[in-house]
Amino acid sequence: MTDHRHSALAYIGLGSNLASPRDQLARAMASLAALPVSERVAASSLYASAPVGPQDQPDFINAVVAVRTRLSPLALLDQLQAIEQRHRRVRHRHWGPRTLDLDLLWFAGLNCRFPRLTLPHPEMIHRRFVLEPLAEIAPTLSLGGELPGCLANRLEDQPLQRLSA
Ligand code: ROI
Repeated sequence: MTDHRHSALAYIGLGSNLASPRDQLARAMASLAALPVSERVAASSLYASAPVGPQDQPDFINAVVAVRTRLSPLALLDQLQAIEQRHRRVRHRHWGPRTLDLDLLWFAGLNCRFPRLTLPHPEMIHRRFVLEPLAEIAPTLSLGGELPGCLANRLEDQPLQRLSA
């Protein structure tokens, strides 16, 4: 896609802690690069993170991807959910382990609330596993007037390790 008119920048969070998480993220990265009328413009490193929420589950692998898209927010959400389904996402319980989680974090700076989607993602500013990878690819992004790196620094109690590529 080379026509950038009416396109929007969006950030997507990736997470997995089941069924070879690194492979899940590698496949998801490829799927995100192939989204219709979209272009993947950046991908963070992979990060290993201790589970936020219930602790009795494996550690997660997390990353963040930036895409430039001509899809609407809800059309992009549909695409993300289709990719999750293709990874045979199993959700055993709320906040439990999952094969692949794709969260639409931020879309063109919009603040909006649809029945299926709240933007920006309401939990992202509390999650180091989102903020650190986001700071890597979008260090100047304003989240309510704050930088992802500054928000991340306040969450040092959430163990996170950047993995070499
Ligand atoms: N914890 C970490 N570290 N990474 C995740 O992607 C993640 N996703 C979730 C919950 C269960 C809240 N915890 C997580 O959905």
